Amino acid sequence: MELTEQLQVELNRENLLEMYWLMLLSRRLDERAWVLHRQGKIAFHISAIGHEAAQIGAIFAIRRGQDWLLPYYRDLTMVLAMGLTPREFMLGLMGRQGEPSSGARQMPSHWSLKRAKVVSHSSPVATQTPHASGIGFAIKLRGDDAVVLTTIGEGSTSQGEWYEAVNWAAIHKLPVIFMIENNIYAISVRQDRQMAVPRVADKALGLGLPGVTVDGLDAIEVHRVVSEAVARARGGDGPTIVEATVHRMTPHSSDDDDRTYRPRAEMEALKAQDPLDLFRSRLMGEGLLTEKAEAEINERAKAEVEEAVAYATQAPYPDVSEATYPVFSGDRHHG
Ligand SMILES: Cc1ncc(C[n+]2csc(CCOP(=O)(O)OP(=O)(O)O)c2C)c(N)n1
Ligand SMILES: [Mg+2]
Repeated sequence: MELTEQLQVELNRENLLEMYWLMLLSRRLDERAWVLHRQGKIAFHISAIGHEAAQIGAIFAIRRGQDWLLPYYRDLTMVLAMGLTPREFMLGLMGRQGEPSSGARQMPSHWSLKRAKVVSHSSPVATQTPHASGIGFAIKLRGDDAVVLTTIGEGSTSQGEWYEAVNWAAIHKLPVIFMIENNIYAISVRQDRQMAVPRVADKALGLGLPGVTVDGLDAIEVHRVVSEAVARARGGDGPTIVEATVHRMTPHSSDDDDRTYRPRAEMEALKAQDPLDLFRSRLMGEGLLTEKAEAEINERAKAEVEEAVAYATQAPYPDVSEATYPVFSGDRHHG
């Protein structure tokens, strides 16, 4: 079947199927993590469920391995797309030797993957944003043509670091894309208690750079908007704020009980707008995916997840000699 014009100009069939595969793998790993937590087998999980389309659309707009990614904790789909393996994810959840983010020194989901230019972040939110601008400045000084994609939740854009870093990038026209995954909540705090502007992208007005809001449930739209921002960055025209509106379809983390602040009807309503279902329907509508092929892909994802769980379960804990594991500089054993 012919692809619609929009899909033809944006992404080819192989890209779209890889995007679906990564979204599905992310979802199955994520669901398994929740089960492991409730079984008492891991201490903590923070979820990408509901954010997958925004993340995959953005990643397919950069050159993976050549451009830089400074993600935040909810970006499981992104880091899988950058090459983090299911085994490595499970090693991280279980704090086992060989996990590449920190050698099991950090909490899970504090992503780092040196081999793919995914830069580590710390737990205080927004600290990745000045790092992103700093890398953007180095790229400019060196005359390199790389770009930097950095992500953050909408609540964390209240942090001083975020404004300082975006301001700096706007002044110096740095090649950075500041992406916001707006799921309305910062743990229990809704957006209207966090900022007076209706759209996070409106903050761009006061900082002197373009700000765009995009439907983050639509991977192809996100891809289009982030591709434009990447083209601006690579062309020397400076940074862009991209706000992708998404749904947090889970509690904030495994330590949160969202029943205390979030109406159940709201959660139920989100199920009708699940980005994975929407993308699957889109691909089926385009004739790119059949029921049979989808069932096969799903089985493959589940098998990879189970293999990863088994692998991590028998993996050793880090040796005491690894206490000074270098997260991002110098020689290291893994990652
Ligand atoms: C500086 C700082 N303050 C508070 C926290 C605790 N904290 C962790 S995540 C979070 C909410 C962030 O919400 P948002 O930026 O909207 O991202 P989301 O989790 O919704 O994706 C908070 C308050 C923190 N990690 N760092
Ligand atoms: Mg949020």
